[in-house]
Amino acid sequence: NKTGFIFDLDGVIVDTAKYHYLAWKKLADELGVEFTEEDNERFKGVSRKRCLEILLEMGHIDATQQQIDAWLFEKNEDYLSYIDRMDESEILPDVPKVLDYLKRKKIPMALGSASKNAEPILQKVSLLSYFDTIVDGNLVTRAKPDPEVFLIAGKNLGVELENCVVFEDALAGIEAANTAGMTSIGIGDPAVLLQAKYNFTDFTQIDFEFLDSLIDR
Ligand code: B16
Ligand code: MG
Repeated sequence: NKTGFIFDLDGVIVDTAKYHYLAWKKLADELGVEFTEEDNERFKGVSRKRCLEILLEMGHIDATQQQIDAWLFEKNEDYLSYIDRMDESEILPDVPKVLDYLKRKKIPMALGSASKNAEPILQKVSLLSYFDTIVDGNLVTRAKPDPEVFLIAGKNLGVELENCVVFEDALAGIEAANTAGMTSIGIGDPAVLLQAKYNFTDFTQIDFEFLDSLIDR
């Protein structure tokens, strides 16, 4: 039975959350909304549009569609200015080790991210070629915890849903993977990712033996 691996982007492959934070913080300051790094936790894995909705709710701000579109554009332009400066040094520890190992074994791999900027980011850190399919915020209409992103990824890989393994750092992403009937692996704080089938603080904790146990089921 063929196994496929699906990787989330932000928080799993790279830490772009810090750039999202800086860009949201700048907009929040302009709007007079208090926004901390703790608030930013709620934005992880959540679509850009939904993030702005939450920010406006926090500030009790009513806005027209035109203002909303302008703020979304502004936030993204600011975010892209950080992305533009990214390189391989920003790949999270031991991610290439795992990607290389799975690639050598010819295991199908997908990216499953809420971000509309997934491709340029993967290009910046030179990891684009590892993935057989990129399923991102441009393709997906329903945000995590809806399983849509992972269902499309599994379909594109041609792998049965129960044979897909998902690496995720956000609770909504773990929920999405579980709902899709996939094996969920939490990357980050196990206390936050309680619903994951397996938990690791980062990829340095994952060895080849564990990966093999997921492949030969
Ligand atoms: P963009 P992931 C998510 O990426 C981020 O965690 C989330 O904070 C962000 O709002 C979302 O992408 C959309 O990103 O503005 O680039 O379209 O974790 O699903 O890889
Ligand atoms: Mg994430």
